[in-house]
Amino acid sequence: MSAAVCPGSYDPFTLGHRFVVERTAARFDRVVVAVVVNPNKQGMFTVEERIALIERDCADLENVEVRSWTGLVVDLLVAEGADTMVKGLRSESDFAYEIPMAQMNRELTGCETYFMLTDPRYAHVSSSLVKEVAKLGGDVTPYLSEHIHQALADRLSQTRS
Ligand code: COD
Repeated sequence: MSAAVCPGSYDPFTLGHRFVVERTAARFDRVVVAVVVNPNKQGMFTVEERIALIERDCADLENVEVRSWTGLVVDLLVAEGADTMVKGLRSESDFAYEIPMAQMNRELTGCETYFMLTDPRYAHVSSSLVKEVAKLGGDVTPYLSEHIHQALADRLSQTRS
């Protein structure tokens, strides 16, 4: 049974992330979407909130599971019996950033990293840019599913009040 891990911060999960996960799910028997915990970084959404949002977003993808992870991502692959990590690529700079990690990860456990080119509609989309644009009142509906857009709007109105 083939299994892949799609790691990320997912704060929040965008349609660019969804594009990568959906296409990975079509190519592997099992996909684990891992919300990787960064203890030094306070997100807009808690890890539990991010997991719930992704689970709802991917409810139609039967072979996709969502979980949190702290530590080396390669250790999660070992724990899950997966030998492939899938990362989304938006640009050459993403690729340049990912190459040393992919090389290191292969040396650590022999895991492979596959790169999935994103859809041009999402090549400029990141969670941080979406949050910044939304905070300043811009329209981010093209980049988020409806319920994540609502969750972001709710969170921003809570932080304003
Ligand atoms: N379209 C397609 N893919 C996208 C898009 C988009 N619009 N936006 C982001 N992505 C990709 C990213 O390139 C990344 O592959 C993934 O989706 C997740 O993105 P983010 O922004 O949620 O997460 P990041 O970039 O903050 O990455 C967090 C990771 C946990 C993946 C990263 O820090 C990591 O790999 N950490 C590993 C910890 C570890 O094992 N360290 C040792 C490495 S050798």
